[in-house]
Amino acid sequence: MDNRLRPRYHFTPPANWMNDPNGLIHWQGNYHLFYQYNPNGAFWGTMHWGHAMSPDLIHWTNMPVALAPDPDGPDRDGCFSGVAVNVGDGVTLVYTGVEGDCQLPCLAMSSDDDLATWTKYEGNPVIAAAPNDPHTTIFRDHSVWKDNDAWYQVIGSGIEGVGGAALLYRSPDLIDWEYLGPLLVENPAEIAPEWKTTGWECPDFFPLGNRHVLTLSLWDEHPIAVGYYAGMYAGHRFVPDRHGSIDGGGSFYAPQSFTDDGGRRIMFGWLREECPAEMQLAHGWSGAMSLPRLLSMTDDDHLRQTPAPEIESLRGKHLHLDWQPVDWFRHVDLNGIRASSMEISAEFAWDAKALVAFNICGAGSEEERTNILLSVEDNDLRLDTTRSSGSPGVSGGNHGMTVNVEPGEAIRLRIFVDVSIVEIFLNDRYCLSSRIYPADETGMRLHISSTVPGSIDIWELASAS
Ligand code: DQQ
Repeated sequence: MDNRLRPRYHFTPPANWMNDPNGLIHWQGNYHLFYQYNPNGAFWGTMHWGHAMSPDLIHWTNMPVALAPDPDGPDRDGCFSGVAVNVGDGVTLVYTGVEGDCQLPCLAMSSDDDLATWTKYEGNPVIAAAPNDPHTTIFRDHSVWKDNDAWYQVIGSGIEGVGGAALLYRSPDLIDWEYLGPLLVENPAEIAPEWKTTGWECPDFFPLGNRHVLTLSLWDEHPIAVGYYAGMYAGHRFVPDRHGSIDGGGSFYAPQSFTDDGGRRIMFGWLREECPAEMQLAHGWSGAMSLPRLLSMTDDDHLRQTPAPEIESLRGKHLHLDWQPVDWFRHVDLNGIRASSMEISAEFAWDAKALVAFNICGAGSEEERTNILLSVEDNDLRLDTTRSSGSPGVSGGNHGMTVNVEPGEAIRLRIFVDVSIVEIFLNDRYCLSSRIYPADETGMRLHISSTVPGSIDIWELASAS
């Protein structure tokens, strides 16, 4: 196993392949993170459910594999994504069982304090087939909740020739399900053209503030982006009145959220690797989780994402800078802080032409560099990883998103660098997460430039493992 590029405080699998977060639940005082897992190597295949448990969302204990395909069962070709629901005296998983071309909802139950052992429901699958009129493309991944005495679930799907769809079902007992029709179907006229899909994966539907939110992983035979709709939900109808991107960095996918015992809505997403398959095999592990993000609504009812404050428990060595405007990059003496494991929290004054840039350089020469650039005038936040790595086959991307910092509003940036991850939050409204692969993380350095004055705090973050 080669751990040189393994993140220190973002969750990664002990070995092998990991993708989507699954079955997130706060149970008997512990947080549980299940995840799509291939125990056979650092490549996607034979999906199992890996499992980790944490008292604080940051320090995780690896647990035994929770679900494995049953050679004679309706999940014999994979236990795909799903959720965990509290059924009072235990927890039930609703996941996608894969058998050949067939992908159908299945259940598994546990009443352990630590959710270590699972029994699959013998009547799996609990829905016999996807609706066929009109013809659906995909039929997988689940969002499940209870409302009064009824259970509801939304399944990720697509309607042939139309686009993504989220299908709504109701059940008295999680076993017998009645199809209520689509909760929402893609309407290309209403959304950005880059959201044109053949299916919506991993739908997650939940109340937040005054609205309901539907987060979606947009699929067009490969992952495209992650988006959300917010709007009103009543009488089994969801009428969205706004939408947005969840993360524009190109790596974040398949997010899932849950509510903890304190009533916080917390989301994790999978941070996909962006290096060649051979490199992942050589590492012996693949995939990371985003930081836990707290979700809430902004004053204008868009999605707010804030790193869970628990991450601050890892803060160590600290540096404070009072920033005066410069129009060239200034090298920052980090005074011993390890740049490959840091949090930058900065606040700058608003200006119509403000330009703020952070530049994370590789060891030795400045050939390797990751550029973060905010232009208030151009309404553009950019995370350019095209030069982040000198390793063969790693091309990175010039990722950006349209942002709006209102006049008079401070520019608040939080940047988390974790060896091969950069995760950025701008004013808790805009997020960009990407993967970087520095040749030698020990010598990473920081350059900053800003045309507006500000205050910058930098912490080294300790390893969570
Ligand atoms: N990954 C799972 C599917 C889901 C996709 C399979 C999203 O259930 O649709 O590993 O990454």
